[in-house]
Amino acid sequence: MNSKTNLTINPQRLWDSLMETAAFGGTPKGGIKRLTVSDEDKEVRDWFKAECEKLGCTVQVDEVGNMFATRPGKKDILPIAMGSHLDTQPTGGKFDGVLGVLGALEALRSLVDMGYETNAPIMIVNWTNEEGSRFAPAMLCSGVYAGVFTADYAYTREDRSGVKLGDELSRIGYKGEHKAGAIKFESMFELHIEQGPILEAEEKIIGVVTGVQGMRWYEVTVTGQESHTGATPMGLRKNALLASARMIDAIDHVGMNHLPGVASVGLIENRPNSRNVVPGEVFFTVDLRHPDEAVLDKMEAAFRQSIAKIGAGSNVTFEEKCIWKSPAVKFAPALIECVRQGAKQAGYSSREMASGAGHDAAYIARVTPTTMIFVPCLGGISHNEAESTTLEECGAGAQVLLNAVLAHDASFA
Ligand code: HGY
Ligand code: MN
Ligand code: MN
Repeated sequence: MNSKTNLTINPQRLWDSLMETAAFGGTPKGGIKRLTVSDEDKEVRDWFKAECEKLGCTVQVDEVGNMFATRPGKKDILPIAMGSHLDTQPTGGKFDGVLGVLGALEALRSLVDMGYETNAPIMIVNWTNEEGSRFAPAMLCSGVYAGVFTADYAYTREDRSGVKLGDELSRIGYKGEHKAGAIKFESMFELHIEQGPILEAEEKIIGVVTGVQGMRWYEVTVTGQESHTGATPMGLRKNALLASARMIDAIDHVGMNHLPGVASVGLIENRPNSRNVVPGEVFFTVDLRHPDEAVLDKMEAAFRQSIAKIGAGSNVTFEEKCIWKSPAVKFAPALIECVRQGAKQAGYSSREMASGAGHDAAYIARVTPTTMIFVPCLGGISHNEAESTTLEECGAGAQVLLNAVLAHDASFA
């Protein structure tokens, strides 16, 4: 039993809900493919709405599909929110994002079970398009909520087959009537798997998250000339794929030369992608991250310098543009303290850390006090169908989430 409040969550019920919702977009390898505003996303949204309504919550949807489920408190003041996302990567796991939404649902289920009335209303939020995989950039609709992007900008984001996010939101019935940003809350806690190796390596259960590193995304299109692989002499080729390969290797060096920064190329399209045609055009994406914005500037300069040098020496032309910048962000010290106390109260080991991955909390922290709680994932692996954690670790995260929210709620007594 939880020592201070005797308000304990039910880890098995949380685990059962995680496994139940994993079926929405479940893959043969045991992962989840639940792309933003896909049919599978609609299925899990409908499930989530029904479960919140069973708890007596009102569920509101804003103009970019963000969902807000609110349980009233004793006082008519701004809610304390717990939020994350239900969309996944194409080869996503069972816990990225969904643990935060279902961990919040479990906290609310526990409060209802025990007839516990909080001072402030309690809200659960599902943010649209956190992943940014189908529609770039990431954290798009928490970004609209925070005023970083307009709703129209979000509506016009296209996936790689030219489908627009706005059309898909309408199609699945989640283009709500509330303006983004109009549904207010006074703080937000986000529970999430760490998606890295630190907690597991140090045998700690809880990550007391202090902020999120800076992130920048770029798109590069390299143009050469399609030609016959048999009849075109090596010296006369304009090989877009060869030039891109050299650029991708140089981008990896940018990461290696600015540790603990990271530099990655994740998406590449080679055209015409025919075994006997010298590639004429290649599109690829670049993801640069670092905790320090000044170093991120240096990484950006090094990236641009190296692709310009390679381009000039490879008989091709190229275009590059930065499509997204999310500056490094620090979370609210008072809420971080609630998480620290919540872990202690539940008897879990913890350590402070910044987040390598991006989260909706990074944008929400711009408009309201926000913080995060991490739990370990097996081998630090995420964005992978093998993503795994345990019932105990999920339960620990939800318990600390509840403890932290109640600790914060006590300030409204
Ligand atoms: O890219 C990220 O860090 C997040 O998983 N969307
Ligand atoms: Mn996530
Ligand atoms: Mn993710």
